Parts: sequence; structure tokens; C-alpha cells
Amino acid sequence: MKITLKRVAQGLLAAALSLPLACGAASYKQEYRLSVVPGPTSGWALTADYFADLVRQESDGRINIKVYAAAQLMQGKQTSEFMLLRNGSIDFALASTINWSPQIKELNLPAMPFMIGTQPDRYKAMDAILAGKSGQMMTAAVEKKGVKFLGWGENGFRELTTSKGPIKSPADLKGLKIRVVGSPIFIDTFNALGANPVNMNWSEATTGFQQGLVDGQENPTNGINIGLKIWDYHKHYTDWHYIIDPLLLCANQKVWKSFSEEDQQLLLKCAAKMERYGKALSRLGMDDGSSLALLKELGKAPAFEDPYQELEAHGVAVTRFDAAGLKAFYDATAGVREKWEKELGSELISAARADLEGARKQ
Ligand code: X2X
Repeated sequence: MKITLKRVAQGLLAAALSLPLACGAASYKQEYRLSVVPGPTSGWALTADYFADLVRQESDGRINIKVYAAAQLMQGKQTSEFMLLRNGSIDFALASTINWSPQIKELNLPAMPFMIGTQPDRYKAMDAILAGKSGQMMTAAVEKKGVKFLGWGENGFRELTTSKGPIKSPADLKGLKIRVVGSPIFIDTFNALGANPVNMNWSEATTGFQQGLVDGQENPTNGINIGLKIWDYHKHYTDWHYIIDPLLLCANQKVWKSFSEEDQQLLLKCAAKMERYGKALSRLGMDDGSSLALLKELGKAPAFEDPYQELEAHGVAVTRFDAAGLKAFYDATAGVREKWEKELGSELISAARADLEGARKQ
């Protein structure tokens, strides 16, 4: 065969063009670090494990994500997570809107007190926001700050637990020290309710409960409180659904761009499956039964099916409310909603109202 110079040049060019692809696959990291703030028994960490396992399976081990629970990657300082993901110290995060809200104001929307939880179907209301214009505005704000959004998960509606109680109205909260995340809307809300909010990282919170530094805290039932065995510290449970804590699965922008297009699709597909699983863990025993059915279908039957029975079996007294029962809490926090509506801006608030109205009509 006659080898011309032109052929040699074409061959070299083809080899050079194929190089980035080969390098691309070879340059995947041996391990991607996925950050989670609470401990390994939380629904949140289980959701992250589910995603990491799925990705490993679907990619035949090419993409190896390891979950680092208990805020290990940020020395416990949960509100610094977003900055660490953005600057590449963390590759992926399954993160609470609460922990990123100091940097991204739109993420305060689900923390507007008694806004979503007082809707006729609170889970439908959450889903309508996430799927609607207000959800898109939240994820657009996250991406604008420089990370890639892959999908939603759910920590859950946050319920109050206290060592003193029962808490049936704001008057019962008067002067109680309540541990909260260091995000301003929480300080505003608990001040408005007459409590004494204490800003504490989750990494220090259980020691704080043990030592009685605070009288209470607020976290989701399935996602955190049961896994933590909250009954070891608090025997009063105020089931008020005052706010919800959705979770954002995001990747560092450079890391995201380093994946081939097929692998980006694979990651998005796994994120969509994670969303169904994560919501089922969060909503188990508090919905129409579909969460339990899904968990069984996935071969992930839970250790308990009724979270209220689980709490009561451990000596926790649960105070539950009808809409009228929540009115005093709702009224006491009117000023907080007013202030934060201004902070969030009329466009986001109108979009959220329209999304909630859509859910009520469904
Ligand atoms: O700190 C909390 O309360 C927790 C674990 O729920 C969050 O990270 C928002």
C-alpha cells in the first residue's frame, strides 16, 4: 500500500481528534465526593447512597461516587457547603435549601412559615412548587451562582420536638431555647413565636440536646427525628408541618463538564429515580400509601410503616392539629412572611402562589 504524506497527516489528525475522548474517560476521578450534612442513618444519607449505588451500577463502575455524611467535608459548618461545592472542594452535594439559603436568597421560599404545610394537600403543594415556575426560579438561581442542578430530593416537613411541653400554641413556646440552623429566616420565625432561637450547627446539636443547652429543635420525622432516636432527648412532638426542606442534588460545574454527554444523561436519569425514592422515604406513613407501595416495589421495605406509632411506642407525646389549631401560629408569623416576601421579590412570590393555586385545583 502506498502511504502518501497526506495519508499520514490524516492519520495523525484522526488520532489527535480521538485523544480527548480517550483522555476524557481516563480522566474521570477514581472517587467523587458527595456531601451530606446529617449522619448516615438519616433518610437524606440513605437517598444519597441510593443515588451513588445506582450511578455505579448503571455506569458499570466508571463513575464511583462516595457519600460523606455528617458534614465531614466542611468540618461541620453546614452553611459553607455551597461555597465548597462551587470551588471544587466537593464534587456533588445532596443539600438542603436551608443550608444554601444564606448564599441564594430564593431558597428561603420553602422556609416561609406555614405557607406550604397549611395547603389542603401539603405534598401536592410541594410537588407543584418544584415542578412549577417558582421551582424553576429556585434552580435557575442556584445554577446562576455556578453549580449544576441535577434533581430534587426531600428531607421533609419540619416538626418541633421539645423536652418541655406540650406545645399547642405560641404561648407554650415562650422563652424556650430552640436550636435552629444559622439562617436568618429561622431566627425571625422563632422570635416571632416568642421562643429563644439558638443558632447551632447540626454537628453539635445532639451534644446540645444531651446537655440540655437547648429545650428543643425542629427537623423532619422520617428524615431525621426517628433515625436520630429523638426520644432519647425530647418527649414532646409538635406535628405542625411549619416548613418543608427539599433537597437539591447538584454537581460542581467543572466536574459536570468533565463527563461525556452520555454520562451526563445517565446521571440525570439516576437523579430522577433518586427523587422518587427520597420523597417516598420522607413521606412514608404520611401520604395516601403510595410511598410505602413504592418502597416495597423497590425492595426497600422500611423498618416501620407508621411513624406516629413508632414515636408513640418510644414514649413520645405527639400533638397534632387541624387547620383551626394552627391559626395562632399562622397569625403570629404574619410579619415574618411579610418581611420575607419583600426579600424574595414579588416575581417569585407570585409564581409560588400560582403554583399553589394550581395544586389546589388538581
Ligand atoms: O441542621 C439541620 O437541622 C438539618 C440536618 O436538617 C439541615 O442540615 C438543614
